[in-house]
This record gives sequence, C-alpha cells and structure tokens, in this order.
Amino acid sequence: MVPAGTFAMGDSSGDRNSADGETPVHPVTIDAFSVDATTVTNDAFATFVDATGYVTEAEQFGYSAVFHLAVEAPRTDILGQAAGTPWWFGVRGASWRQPGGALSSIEDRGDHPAVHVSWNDAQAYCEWAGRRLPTEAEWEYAARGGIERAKYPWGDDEVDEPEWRVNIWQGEFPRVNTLADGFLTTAPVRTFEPNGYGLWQPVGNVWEWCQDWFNPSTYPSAPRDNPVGPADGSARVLRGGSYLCHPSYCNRYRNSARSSNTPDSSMGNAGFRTVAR
Ligand SMILES: [Ca+2]
Ligand SMILES: [Ca+2]
Repeated sequence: MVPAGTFAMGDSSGDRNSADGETPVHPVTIDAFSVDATTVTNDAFATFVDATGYVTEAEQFGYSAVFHLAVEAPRTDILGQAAGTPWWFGVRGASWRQPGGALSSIEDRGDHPAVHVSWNDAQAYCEWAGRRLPTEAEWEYAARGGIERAKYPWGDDEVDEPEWRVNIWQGEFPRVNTLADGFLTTAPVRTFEPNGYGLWQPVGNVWEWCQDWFNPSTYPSAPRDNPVGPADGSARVLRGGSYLCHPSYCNRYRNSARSSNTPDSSMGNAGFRTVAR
C-alpha cells in the first residue's frame, strides 16, 4: 500500500520541459491506495487474453510502432517511418505477442512488461482485473517513494551514480546504444532496485499509461485533493519515460516528467501498471 499523504507535485529540480507543464509545484493530497510493484508483464497480460479472448488495438489495426533497432520482421512488413521521429517504424504484425514484428516473440520475455498495449487495451485489462489505471497524481506520488521533491524515485543522485539505476539509452541517440545499463529494449520488470514504496522501474524501461486526459496547462488551477485530471481531452497521460530516453532527446525519465498519446496508440516502449483503493 502507498500510504495517504500530501506531496509536492511537479518539477522541483529545474530539469522540466516547459511545454509539458511540469510546474508550478503544488501540494496534492492522496488517499491510501494499492499499486502494482511492477508494470503488467507479458505473462499477466497473456492470462487476461486467455481468459477473455481480448484482441488488442494493435492486433486489430494490423501494425504498431517499433523502434528501428528493435525491428524483427521481413522488410516488406515495414510500412514506413513516423514523420519527425524517423527512428519509429510502423511494422505490420507488431503487437504484444510479437514486439519486434513477425519474426519476434515473447517466449523468453514472460517477465518483461507487456508493450504495444494502447490506453484502451490497458482499460480492458483493468476492468478484468478489478483494478484501474493510476491517476497522474497517484502515479507521481507513488514514483516518488516517499522522498520529497526529488528528481528520481531514489533521490537526486544521477542515474549512473554509483551504478546504473534505470533502463534508458546510453550513447548516441538514435543510432548507437552502448548498452551500459544492459538493455536495448525492455528489461525484466524486477531489474535494478525498487523505490521506497516498492515500485520497480517507475522511471525508465517503459512509459506507463495513466487514467487522466493530458493538458499541460492544468497545474496552476488543479484541485489539490485526489485530482483526476481534466474532464476531457484528446490524449491520455504517459509517465516515467522509457528505454529510449536520453538527455539529448528525451529527459523524461524523472518523477515529474509528463507526456501523452492518443488512447488508441500503441508502441514498443509503453505499458502500464494498475492500482486500487
Ligand atoms: Ca537501456
Ligand atoms: Ca516505467
């Protein structure tokens, strides 16, 4: 359980991306809740699919977004590159079952996060599990692990002090990854050390869907008591960054960093964890 409490939500370290609306820092009070120690694994997602016959949106659409160095598919399955982010390929057949495309599988990745799951897919899993996605405020509160105003779940030490603490990108993004942390794409969910509330890898590894609609201008007037985000919007909140984060490209592997995507989007570096009250 994450205990009830009040915390300072937002960026206190000065590393914010202004366009993402990480400030002002404001006090938020959260009731106690239970949160998964890890993101939902492939094994857990398979149990859900076996029980329900659920078909993910990536499987319905017939393709999903795969990082170029992670593609394991025939060339003819590569449908194109994303405008502005040419390291993302649309790959036919990519899904949670085949995260790199048709020539890949999750056979040895049962304890890796389920990826290529959309916000809508995550909702379906939660409904089956009798749980729900965290609100953005719950996510940040849980990620902080009880340490006030820190940059990371473990405090303010940098990510490689004294050794790698998080699965992000090292080297020259997006072409050369030195793999100093050991992983090009996903790591098993129980890698590195959990934070003070027992959460593994809230930052890094995979982005995590939150319940809220995303709006970068809400913090100045956000409710302070168990906020649930804007009433409507077009994109859902993603938190925590992923194995593709790097200071030169995406320094969002921090407690307060915010991102978003449309609720039917799926990609090889986003998953989710669930909560309940
Ligand atoms: Ca890595
Ligand atoms: Ca994460």
